[in-house]
Parts: sequence; C-alpha cells; structure tokens
Amino acid sequence: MTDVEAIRSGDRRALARAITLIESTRAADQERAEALLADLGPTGEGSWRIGISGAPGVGKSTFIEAFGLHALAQGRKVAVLAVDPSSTLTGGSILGDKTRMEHLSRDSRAFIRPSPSGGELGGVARRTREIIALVEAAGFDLVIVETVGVGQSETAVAAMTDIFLLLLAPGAGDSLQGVKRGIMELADLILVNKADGPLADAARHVVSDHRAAMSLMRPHEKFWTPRVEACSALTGAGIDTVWAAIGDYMAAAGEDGIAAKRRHQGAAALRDEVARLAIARLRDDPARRDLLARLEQDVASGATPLRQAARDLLDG
Ligand SMILES: Nc1nc2c(ncn2[C@@H]2O[C@H](COP(=O)(O)OP(=O)(O)O)[C@@H](O)[C@H]2O)c(=O)[nH]1
Ligand SMILES: [Mg+2]
Repeated sequence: MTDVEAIRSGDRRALARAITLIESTRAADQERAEALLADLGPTGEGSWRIGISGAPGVGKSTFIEAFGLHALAQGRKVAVLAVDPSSTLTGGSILGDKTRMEHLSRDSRAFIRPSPSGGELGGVARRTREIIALVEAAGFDLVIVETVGVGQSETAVAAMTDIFLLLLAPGAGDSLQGVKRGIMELADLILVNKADGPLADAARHVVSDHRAAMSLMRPHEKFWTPRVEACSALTGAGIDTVWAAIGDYMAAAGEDGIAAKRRHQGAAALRDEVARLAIARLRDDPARRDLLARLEQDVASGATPLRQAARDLLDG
C-alpha cells in the first residue's frame, strides 16, 4: 500500500507520519512530502473547514470539545488543527489543552493535532493548508483550525477556511474596543461564549453590542450577513444554534460558492508561496544575498527608491 492509500484507508499512524513529514524542515523529508501531496489529488468535497479564533481564556478549547462532540453526533468526522506561530514560546496552543478536549481526543472519529512548532506565519499557514488536505483525504469531513489571536494569524486562518468564527466572552478585554475591528470584519459568526450562570446577563449585553456593531459593517461575503450568537461551551447551551448557523452559512454559499471561495484562496496561497520562494532564493544565492543586504541599507537610507531596488534584486 502506498502512503496515500494508507491515509485514504483511515490509517491514523500513516496520517500522523505524513503530517510529521510536512512539518519537517529536512530537505529529504520535504521532497517526500511534496511527492506525497502530488499523489493526493483534490480533497475536501463536502467537507466543512471552520476557522476559530479568540483571545486566550475565552473558551476555545472547551468550545471545540462541545462543538466537536456535537459534530460527531451528527455523523461527522472531526479534525482539529492549530495555527500558532508563537508555539515555540507557548509549547503549542492545543497540546496543553487536550485535557479540555478529553472526550474528543479519545474518540476514534476525531483527530487532534497540535500546531507545528513555530516558524514564520507564511510557512506555518502553508503547512496547515497541506495538513487540511491530508486529514480530508483521511476521511475527516469537518476540519477545525484554531488560532490564538496573535498578529496576522486570524487573517491566515480565515484565508484557509470556509467560515470564520470569532469567540468572545463577557469580561475583561471583551468590550467592543477590545477586539480589533479588522478581526471582527473577518468573522462570519461571532459567538459570545460563557453565556451561563452569573455571566449570562453580561453575555446578553455583549451579544447586543456586537449585533449593533456588525450591522454597521459591510458584509464580506455576497451570500451571507454575519451573525452574533450566545453559547455556553460548559453547559452546551446554544451549541445547536451554532451548528445550525454554520449549516445555514454552508447552504447559503452552496457547493459552487464554497468551491469558488476555495479556488480564490488557493490562488492567493499560490501568490504567497511564490513571494516566499523568491525571497528564499535571493537569500540562498550568494551573489544576490550580498546585493539584498546592500539594497536593504540603500532603501533604508533613501539612496535607492524601493521599487527600483526590488526590480534590481529580481532582475539581477
Ligand atoms: N462559565 C463558563 N466557563 C467556561 C466556558 N467555556 C470555557 N470556560 C472556562 O474558561 C476557561 C478557559 O477555557 P479554555 O477552553 O481553556 O479557553 P481557551 O484559552 O480559549 O482555549 C476555563 O476555565 C474553562 O473552564 C463556558 O461556556 N462557561
Ligand atoms: Mg485553548
């Protein structure tokens, strides 16, 4: 059996091995990873790719446990991945959290993978896109990509998923001012978690504040007006509403809408990868590495205009 056949047959160890290959920085591993991805072909027909972001402590892990179990009950197979470029510092956002995903992580119909260890965001994002394809090939048809809100990682996750969820919770840092407007604009669904017990009232206020704020924003999908819902990952209240809202979104987009969105995302990822490759080649080329260093100084000092410097580097 080839590696790809093993992955398609649902062999979890083959899947884990392939992911390790993709995450490896060794040249020989990267060659094998590329060959494997070339064999993989298209994946993800009928899958749901869901991005989730939110500040530390809002309840992402607890939510993924509750939501993931709900998805299993609906007959889905759930894969959970993470984009966390800071994970060399934090030790990975999911790994330490697997305790909060106790039931999900023990279920044979679920697959949880901590984030690849650090590196620049572009590289982490590319590997995560590749890992999405792998888990889909292995039969997981609901892929959750979690990110802790650091820098541009929300944008990267929104650019590789079908729908982007922003999790909030009542309390510190969750006022309207607390969430960057740019991230709210990415959200297809804002979830106010911890809508339970003594926090229920505060959660209702956060919901109405954000409904008002979202109504002023221009929708970013033609087929969808972003929604704001309350839920409790702890009690499970509202998880069915979240499930229904995501279903509504996917239905509104339709198969063609999702396919078009993924095509655009793939094209953008290609452009990103070309830019990364061009820079990497400049750095690897001894002659142009020196030119790069010199031009970086010249641009900083104003001696050479930016666009001319860029042309000189690419043409040189
Ligand atoms: N009251 C309440 N607490 C919650 C809820 N969801 C998560 N928590 C608690 O919030 C804390 C942070 O949760 P966690 O899932 O680790 O958040 P993360 O950092 O976003 O992954 C933990 O103590 C959870 O038990 C909820 O719906 N209601
Ligand atoms: Mg967590």
